[in-house]
Amino acid sequence: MPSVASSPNGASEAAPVERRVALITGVTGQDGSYLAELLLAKGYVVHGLKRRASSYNHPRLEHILDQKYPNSERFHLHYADLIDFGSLCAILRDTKPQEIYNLGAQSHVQVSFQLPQYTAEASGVGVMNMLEAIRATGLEQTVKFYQASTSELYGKVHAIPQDEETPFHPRSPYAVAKLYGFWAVKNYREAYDMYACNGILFNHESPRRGEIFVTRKITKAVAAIKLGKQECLYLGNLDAKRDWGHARDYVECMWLMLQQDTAEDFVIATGETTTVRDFAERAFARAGMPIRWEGKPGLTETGVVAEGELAGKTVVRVNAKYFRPAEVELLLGDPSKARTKLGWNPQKTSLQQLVEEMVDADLEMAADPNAYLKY
Ligand code: NAP
Ligand code: G4F
Repeated sequence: MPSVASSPNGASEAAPVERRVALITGVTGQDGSYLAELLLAKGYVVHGLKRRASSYNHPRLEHILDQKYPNSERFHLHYADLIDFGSLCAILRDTKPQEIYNLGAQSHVQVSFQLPQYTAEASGVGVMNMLEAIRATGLEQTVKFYQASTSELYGKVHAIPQDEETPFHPRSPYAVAKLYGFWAVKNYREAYDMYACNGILFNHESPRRGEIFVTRKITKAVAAIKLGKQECLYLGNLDAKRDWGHARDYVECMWLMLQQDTAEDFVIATGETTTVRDFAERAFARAGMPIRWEGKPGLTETGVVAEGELAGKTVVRVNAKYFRPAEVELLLGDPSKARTKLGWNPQKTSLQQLVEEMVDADLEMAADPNAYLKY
């Protein structure tokens, strides 16, 4: 109910509703767009950080920026960058958020081997910049801070499944940078009594997933092959295992983590794991092109359409360039703490539902590029 105040002439009138204010870094990314939708639906004023680019760089937010979107007037984008401390101070000073979701990062593991220093700056030191900007603007006792930590921290895993107590063993410049961010958050919680927490999120996907992460690369290729726009999909390690959930479900957890009395770190995962190979099989089958594998596992293995119009066509090949200098072979999270303490349901979207949603969306987008705006 809106509160009611007296106007100077004595008549009662509705006072403006005190809305909570949130700031999202990485709002232009997959998770940022879902989180912005969630917070707007909950009544927040949402400020998002966008980077300067030479071309249009926020297609995932197109629908929210449309004035016809129900809460469009409560959504604001600001230019800033995690490696520009002054820009972070300015945005905090101007927006005074009560909740900050730090999702911004160079988030691609393989790319981090080519851009190690930049990845360290954006995904590691960027976290420290944000924490220091909070202190510099005097918000450290009022703001709640969420850090997008990652299951990549477990790397060469020391236990199966992985939970909040499992030791870390990062395997890429990305994971090393995220390790710095993880400990920065813990350190600022202990040193300054800040409400700052890490969400250790396992892989989460959606039709909005970046196109060079393996799931989206697969579903996009499946659609293009189905429509005769692509011949073959080239992949790397088919036997890597991941615990894949839906990004829409995972942003709910981010919010829940900031609604607690005390800040704690949580593993967010489905509790199930499967291979890249299995994901590809499910995706091709969904599009009516079931595949069988031929040849020995390794560089010469192929995926061939087993039945239907394209029967006999080779649609998957292995290319060494997609192998990583150090691989994370298996990730499987134990979401018990999130289930118990946050009341979160790790099984809301099954892997099969996720695959189907992604393939169906990519089939629609391959046929009509304007369909992108729906996803
Ligand atoms: P994403 O789609 O790659 O989005 C990354 C976001 O970070 C984009 O908005 C990007 O902006 C922004 N960004 C990159 N460098 C930046 C910088 N220097 N300053 C400010 N912003 C910057 O990633 P996502 O999948 O949504 O993931 C969100 C966060 O969760 C990331 O921190 C990621 O590392 C982490 N995470 C993801 C997963 C997962 O499976 N998706 C799992 C665990 C953790 P541009 O659009 O301008 O590039
Ligand atoms: O989809 P991916 O690139 O995701 P990866 O490396 O697991 O990282 C993602 O999840 C992390 C959470 O665990 C996040 F922190 C991170 O930001 C990112 O969102 O690769 C998944 C697996 C890997 O084992 C990779 O070697 O798929 C394997 N793979 C096989 N062929 C491939 C390919 N990966 C990509 N990107 N492209 C391939 O052709």
